[in-house]
Amino acid sequence: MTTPVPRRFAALAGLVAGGLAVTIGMLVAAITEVVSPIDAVGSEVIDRSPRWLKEFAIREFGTDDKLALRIGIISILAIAAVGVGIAAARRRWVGVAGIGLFGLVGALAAVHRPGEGAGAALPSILGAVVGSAVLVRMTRPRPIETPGPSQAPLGWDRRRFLTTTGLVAVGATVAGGVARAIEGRRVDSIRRATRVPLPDTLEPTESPDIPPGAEVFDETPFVTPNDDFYRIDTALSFPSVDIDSWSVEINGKVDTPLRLTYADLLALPQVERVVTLCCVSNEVGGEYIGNAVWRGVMLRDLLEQAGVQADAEQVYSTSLDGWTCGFPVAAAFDGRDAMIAIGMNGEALPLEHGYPARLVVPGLYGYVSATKWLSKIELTTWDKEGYWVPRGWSALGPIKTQSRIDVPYTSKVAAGKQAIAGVAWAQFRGIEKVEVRIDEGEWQLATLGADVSDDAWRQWLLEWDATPGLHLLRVRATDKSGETQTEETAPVAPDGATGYHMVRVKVE
Ligand SMILES: Nc1nc2c(c(=O)[nH]1)N[C@H]1C(S)=C(S)[C@@H](COP(=O)(O)O)O[C@H]1N2
Ligand SMILES: [Mo]
Repeated sequence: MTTPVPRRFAALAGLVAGGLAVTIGMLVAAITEVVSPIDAVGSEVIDRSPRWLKEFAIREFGTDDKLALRIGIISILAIAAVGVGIAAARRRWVGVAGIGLFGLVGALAAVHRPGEGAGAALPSILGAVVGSAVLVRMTRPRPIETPGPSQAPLGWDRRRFLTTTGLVAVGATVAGGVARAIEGRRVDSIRRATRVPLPDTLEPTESPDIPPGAEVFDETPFVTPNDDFYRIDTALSFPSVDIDSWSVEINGKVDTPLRLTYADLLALPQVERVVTLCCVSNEVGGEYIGNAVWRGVMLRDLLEQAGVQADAEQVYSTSLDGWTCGFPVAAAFDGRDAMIAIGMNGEALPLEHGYPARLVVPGLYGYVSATKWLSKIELTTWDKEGYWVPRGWSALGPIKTQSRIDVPYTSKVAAGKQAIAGVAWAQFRGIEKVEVRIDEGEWQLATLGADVSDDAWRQWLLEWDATPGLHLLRVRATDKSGETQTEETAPVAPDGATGYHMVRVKVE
């Protein structure tokens, strides 16, 4: 006769066996250099999230949204593992089926990821096999104890159970730790490659001259340092880049498809341009915007070399991790300096920002244009849809004229001379003027920083004699086409937020 393992021990067994399954999966994935089951499931969740959920995640967690996703997945797995453990103590096949089901989900998610093959199923399979074997072993029913001092511990006893639990937990921790160390080494080795300085081959005329006058206040540097530049993408881990075998293809509706290696790009004539990049998910007054000096090869030169055919409508690009986006062919030829960028602020592109190469297209939001970890550029029609389009975002993403108040950055300031200052942008059109309104007063012209490029933001500043009390500050920009940004508020979806940035301050 036997009795089942007590519930709370069964729950614990589920938890550690599930943990071991996950970490074995991570370890096998790291060793065989395929996507880890957790990241594969996470990426599938990202890809399948409805627009409201993505907006919610960006709003609530900002750029920590991926951490929140990982914590969410692990919490769900932990709860499920506890349930499977308890059920397995009654019917052991449930343990195998339960862990097996999660393994199946992990395996299917992994092989479905772009760039992964059947081998990507292996980590999930091995994790599930080991995890369910451990669970079956741990939830083996114990023999009924007969009263009496001579009762020897037979199949199950608490101490032995807890020892096993401890060992499995240690095993899971070690497997997880080794997996993370291997992943860390992989990322470090790509990062080392990004630190190789770019050759000093730029013509002086092809480098921007940024006069000190571009900065009329300090709080927001005119050029955003790489480490402070916002990062937005769907990638849970960085795609592997072997710089010696990497190349970008230009194909589709072209006369002569091109394939360019990193060395080819470095050998081509390059330019540097100051371009402000911004995200369509940037709320009015938000932080998902940055200005950098991008170095690269002009896209129109490459497209001219390839010979774009008359029926091509869209420049559709794909990243190494399978993300896609597209913009009108016209935007490559209407005079804007679209480029394949390989450098950012004097360095090779950082891994976070798309090493080895990315697209930068002035005047278009990142989600339709700025493919990082670039792999392919296809000239095609609008039948193909970029990643965000079927997810409820507009197919066209021209950047809207906008302005932001950065100073004062505290809600209380002292009475007397104060600066009101910020940035304004209307990439490709350029900023003509910025006006500030204090309470219900007249719109006042702000002083503008030097006009470095129509593609870059402009700093602005207004001296203010602040009087005690509560004040409402508003800003609006007018671009060089004469268009003043609209006061009407619109949410970020489907094509970018609008409205005036307003700041309330208390002057004491
Ligand atoms: N491969 C890849 N490239 C991508 C994205 C992505 O998810 N994957 N996101 C785009 C979006 S939405 C934006 S706003 C910009 C952000 O670039 P950054 O992270 O360098 O600031 O990258 C674009 N390029
Ligand atoms: Mo974005």
